[in-house]
Amino acid sequence: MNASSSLMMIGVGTAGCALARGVRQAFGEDIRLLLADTDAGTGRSDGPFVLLGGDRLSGRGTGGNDVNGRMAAEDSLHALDASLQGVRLAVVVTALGGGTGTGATIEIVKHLRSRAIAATVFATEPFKMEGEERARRARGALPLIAENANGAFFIPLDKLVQGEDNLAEALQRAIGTLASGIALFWRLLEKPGYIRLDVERLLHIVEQAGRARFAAIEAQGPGRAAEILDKLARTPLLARSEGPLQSVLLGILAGDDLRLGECAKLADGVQALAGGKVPFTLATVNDEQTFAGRLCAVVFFFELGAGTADGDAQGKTPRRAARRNAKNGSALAVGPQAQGGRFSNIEATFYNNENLDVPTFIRRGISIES
Ligand SMILES: Nc1nc2c(ncn2[C@@H]2O[C@H](COP(=O)(O)OP(=O)(O)O)[C@@H](O)[C@H]2O)c(=O)[nH]1
Ligand SMILES: [Mg+2]
Repeated sequence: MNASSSLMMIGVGTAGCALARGVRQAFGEDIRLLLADTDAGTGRSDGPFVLLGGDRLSGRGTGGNDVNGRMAAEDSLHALDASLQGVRLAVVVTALGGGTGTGATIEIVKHLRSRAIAATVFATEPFKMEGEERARRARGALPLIAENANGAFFIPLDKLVQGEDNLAEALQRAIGTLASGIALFWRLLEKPGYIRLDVERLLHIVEQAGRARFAAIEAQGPGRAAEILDKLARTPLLARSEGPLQSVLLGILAGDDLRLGECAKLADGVQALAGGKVPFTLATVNDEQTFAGRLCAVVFFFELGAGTADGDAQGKTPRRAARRNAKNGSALAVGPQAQGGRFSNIEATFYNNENLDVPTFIRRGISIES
């Protein structure tokens, strides 16, 4: 186990933990990993596991209730802390739509931020056929996750599969596709290349990032760079949204036959896709053993999370983010709310007459003195 790495992956919820395991399998080497779920069954397979809300839910899951997921995570934040020693960047992988991935991720990302650990989130959104209730639950969590994250990738499962797949295959394929994309991201961070990306450099890139999109494409043969650009231009995963892009990151992973011309072509093409004039970072990994004859490109578009103009200590201004979400028509931006504060534009989540959007230490009357 890579216990000293400043980079950690945290899987949240049942499908989120399956996704995290898929990334480790695709990466093929040890990843500093933590799995967190309200369902004790998830901890029975390998990997360091934290049971969320054991006293509250007895290890039986949330029953699809995301408020239970939030409360369970709050109960167990101290147990997570024990594993976070030295972590600078947490990559949180989760699947929205159920109770744990949806609810607990919100609390975990907020907690990481309060500990000054950057959190980049990869979260799937449910298939359309799963129904409106799951879709609504997922939509409700998006702004709360995005405004506390350093880059939040929300990936609709429908965009990862072809329509004709049968359900079991579709689920498998979606997890597999996403896991291999995230594994390439991991490789970019953990493997040296001519143009190196490491955790500190990435932290700088995502410092002010909010929502983000990513796609990973691979090709072989003489026209491989052009083929990748063609596919990038057509993938629904990178389709532009309204928000301005804050930065673009291109990772190129290849064997020893990587040509300078291919790097230049991909870099130009990706910047053009981003609409030009956006801060651009290129990183490469040369690994003949893994990528002999192959060329992989991983492209990340980061939207601006929120400016620093309001002077928020960590460069994020949730209130502005909430306003922006309201403008973009995101879920939960339903106001009006009587009180001001960071969630003034967002419908509060109440449970047992407690407003979960109010920090725990205030709700529970705990005084924090330095
Ligand atoms: N790709 C894939 N997605 C799944 C699978 N099971 C559940 N999901 C997705 O994950 C979402 C959350 O489900 P689940 O992980 O069971 O809920 P949780 O444990 O309460 O977070 C669902 O709405 C689905 O979109 C699976 O086996 N494969
Ligand atoms: Mg579950």
